[in-house]
Amino acid sequence: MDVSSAVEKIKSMEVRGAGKIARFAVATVRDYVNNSGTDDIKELQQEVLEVFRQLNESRPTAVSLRNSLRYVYNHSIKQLSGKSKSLDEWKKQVADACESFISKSEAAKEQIAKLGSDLVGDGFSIQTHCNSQMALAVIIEAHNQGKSPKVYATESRPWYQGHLTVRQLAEAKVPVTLIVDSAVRHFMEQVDLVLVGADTISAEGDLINKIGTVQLALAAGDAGVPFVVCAETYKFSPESLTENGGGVIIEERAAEEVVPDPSAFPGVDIVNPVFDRTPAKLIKEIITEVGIIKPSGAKDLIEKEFGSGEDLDFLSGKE
Ligand code: RUB
Repeated sequence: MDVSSAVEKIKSMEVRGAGKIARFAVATVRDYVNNSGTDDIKELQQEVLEVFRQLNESRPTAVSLRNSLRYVYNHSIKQLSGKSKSLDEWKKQVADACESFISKSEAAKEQIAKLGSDLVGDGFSIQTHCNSQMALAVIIEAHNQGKSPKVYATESRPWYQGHLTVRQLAEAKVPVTLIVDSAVRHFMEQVDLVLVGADTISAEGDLINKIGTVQLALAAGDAGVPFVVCAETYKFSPESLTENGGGVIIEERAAEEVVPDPSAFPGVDIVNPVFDRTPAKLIKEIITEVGIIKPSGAKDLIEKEFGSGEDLDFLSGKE
């Protein structure tokens, strides 16, 4: 697939969800490098950085996309710089770094499912929001262990990712109930645990996830139900160590996603922010592949995984 089609698939949300976007982006880089017809390494390097930039701009909120590209840069292009390598060796190292990210990401999901399933008691009712492969992996693992979880899943308007969630759970034979977004507090009385995914986690331990997540966290807090986030380490933002407020852009999408014909509402401003920020104080724990942490541990985790920020401008191509 060419890069512009890949970018379009991410923008149109044919490929969506922070983990899937990250794996899809690096698979696009791998295919670009493998299919490149150029015989000049410097030229290919510049082209690959341009591919990084186009992919990085396709959706602004999830840091997973940027971190997946950063991983490939640090494990290939940065290490190759100044070394004399043949074109084939250069291509192989970049493609291997892409494959390595994909396998690490899949292994992280399995590990999070295992660690997270320990938080699920027998017969638990779990509430979730949007369509997070991480949250679903935990629930399905608990189900496979015979813990018989039941799930309340929100529709997640306006894009209805909840429909994907209920179908996925029903297919895995997990009992699931679809509810409207405004019913989260009503059903919280019957819920033992809230599990959601993450688009970005900041150094302060704040969560940026699908719009409505903060309402779910407030409802859980009010009802005394633990609110837990399932997130691979590449969902944590190294930029947030230095940028005030975490440097996270909340994506706004078209008004047509809210009402099919905005012109039928003359004089009405229709806005569609698709993510929101849940403060650390509402989050009980974050399940990562390197362990279950408190939100106050986010800064340490970021420093351990990403260093203190020296690679933050890797997309500029500066060394
Ligand atoms: C998806 C969303 C998901 C996170 C985590 O939003 O908010 O909760 O991306 O997903 P969108 P995962 O549908 O707008 O991409 O756990 O699958 O990475």
